[in-house]
Amino acid sequence: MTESSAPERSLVLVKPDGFARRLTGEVLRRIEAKGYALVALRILTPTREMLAAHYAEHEGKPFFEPLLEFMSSGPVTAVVIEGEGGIPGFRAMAGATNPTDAAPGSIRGDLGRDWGTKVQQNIVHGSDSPESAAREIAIWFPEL
Ligand code: D4T
Repeated sequence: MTESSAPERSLVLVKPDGFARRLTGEVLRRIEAKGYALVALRILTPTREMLAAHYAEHEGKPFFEPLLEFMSSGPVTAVVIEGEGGIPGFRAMAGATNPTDAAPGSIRGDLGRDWGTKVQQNIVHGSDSPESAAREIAIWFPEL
């Protein structure tokens, strides 16, 4: 299979809850089964500085501090995926932000739930636009 135009890249994170629950492999399996390519992958515990940059749009919101605390609480798997339509495609695979609302069949719908925490622990992140993807990939993979 060859792709004609420049393939779209998205930044996917398996968040600390997904990593701790040993769901990294399941998320990667779904990405590959869908047909997207894995371009880069690393496991790291993100710094607050990385997370403040990543979530800059949410600064000042009530869930910002709990979000940074949660996201820096343990290892995450950061992945760059590639393929035509990969940005909206992975967002559809992830499902709604709130796992209670996420449709069955989606990652959050099948594997997530509300744990009563201050911030939603929803297993994965996926870039929401080409601009966000470029910005986020530079944070998590400065070498790319
Ligand atoms: P991310 O960015 O982590 O992929 O999630 P979404 O794209 O689905 O959602 P988001 O950026 O709006 O939110 C970032 C992060 O904050 C949590 N959150 C969000 C929360 O706990 N309460 C809220 O009201 C919102 C909007 C969940 C994801």
